[in-house]
Amino acid sequence: MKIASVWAREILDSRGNPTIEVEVATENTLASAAAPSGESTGKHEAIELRDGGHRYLGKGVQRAVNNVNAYIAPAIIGMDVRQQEAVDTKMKELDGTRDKSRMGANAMVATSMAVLRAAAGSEGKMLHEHLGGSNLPHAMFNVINGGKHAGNGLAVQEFMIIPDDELFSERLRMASEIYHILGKQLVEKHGPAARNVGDEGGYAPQIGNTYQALDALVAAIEEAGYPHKCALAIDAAASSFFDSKSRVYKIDGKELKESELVDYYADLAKSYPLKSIEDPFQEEGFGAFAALKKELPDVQIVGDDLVVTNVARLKQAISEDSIGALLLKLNQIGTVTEAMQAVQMCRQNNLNVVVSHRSGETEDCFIADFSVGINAGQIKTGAPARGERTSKYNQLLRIEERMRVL
Ligand code: 2PG
Ligand code: MG
Repeated sequence: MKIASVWAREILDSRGNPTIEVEVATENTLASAAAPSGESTGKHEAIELRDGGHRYLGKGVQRAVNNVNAYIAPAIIGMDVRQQEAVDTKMKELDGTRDKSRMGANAMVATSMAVLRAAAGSEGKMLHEHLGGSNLPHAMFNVINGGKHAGNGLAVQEFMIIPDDELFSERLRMASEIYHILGKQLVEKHGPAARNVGDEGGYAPQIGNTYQALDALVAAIEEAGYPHKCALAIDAAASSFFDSKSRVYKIDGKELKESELVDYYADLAKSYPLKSIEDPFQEEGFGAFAALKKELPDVQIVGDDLVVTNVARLKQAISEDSIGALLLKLNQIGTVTEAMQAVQMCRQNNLNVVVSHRSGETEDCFIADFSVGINAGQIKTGAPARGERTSKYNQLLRIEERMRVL
């Protein structure tokens, strides 16, 4: 089935910033996809092309839109929509840079995702069916926001809960109940402003201590009645509280050296049912990640800014035994094909894959379908609230229901 047309436009993301949406049509289907956008971005991510200037305070994406309409579209129209790798290779050739800065990773990823969707649609399949996956992921629901995603004093960026049940729908229900009880308890303790939310829909209470936030999660889980069915996870996003000059981590009012931060996480893991820690150290700290992984063999150490969904960096993380899981973000690398190569490498090396949203999202639920399609096993896509987050969780509900009915 040939690609008949490709069209891009500028839309807004969940933070109110412009992003790019691409439509791909074949003779029998029309599919679209939108690029998300990070705030705590890794230094080694592929480049998101923005216009600069006055329009949208410099954040417009008209150049990326034009790159799709004027260059990418004519190059890929007529190609077989199921030849994902050929399409992605063609875009990479057009771009010709290492970091996708000419075409823009935002332009390329939205096109690449739309092509995959159109391929599924042209065969009358849902995306996960097209990819051949059937495993509903466990979600890490981000219920307290800190770091660059909130205006409070928490160094750690994301405080997440992982409810466990056989059914995804039950996991989502538990998360929702815990989320609402947490909101109520935070208001009781810190006043009504405590239930204001951060970029990913988690509460952003004015607290400044990691232990306090984790205590709040434990209390909410207890009142909800799930103390034995719900684990915890954090994304430290440690580059954001690392002082590169003095080489210390500023957390909880302290300045910790790398080895002290290892001890700090070890104490957290001893004190709470903490099952997963993402980006515990700054984004070049392959050795520090490895030291923590050794110290906490039962805790999943996840690489996000460290690896940026890039196989070259993933190779290094594997050779240094830095991580137990890859955080997979399509827009960090810019094409579905390269993201799939990273997944493949994880499979060959016994690493878990956590499919992830960005803090700037759209209503596009692509990653929900994708997480099932590649049998990722885990997903993180924010709080069980706010439309750009629930669009993914709701799609997982649909997929689960469809699997039960069909
Ligand atoms: C992260 C992400 C998503 P951002 O650090 O894992 O939660 O945040 O999109 O801002 O990079
Ligand atoms: Mg992260």
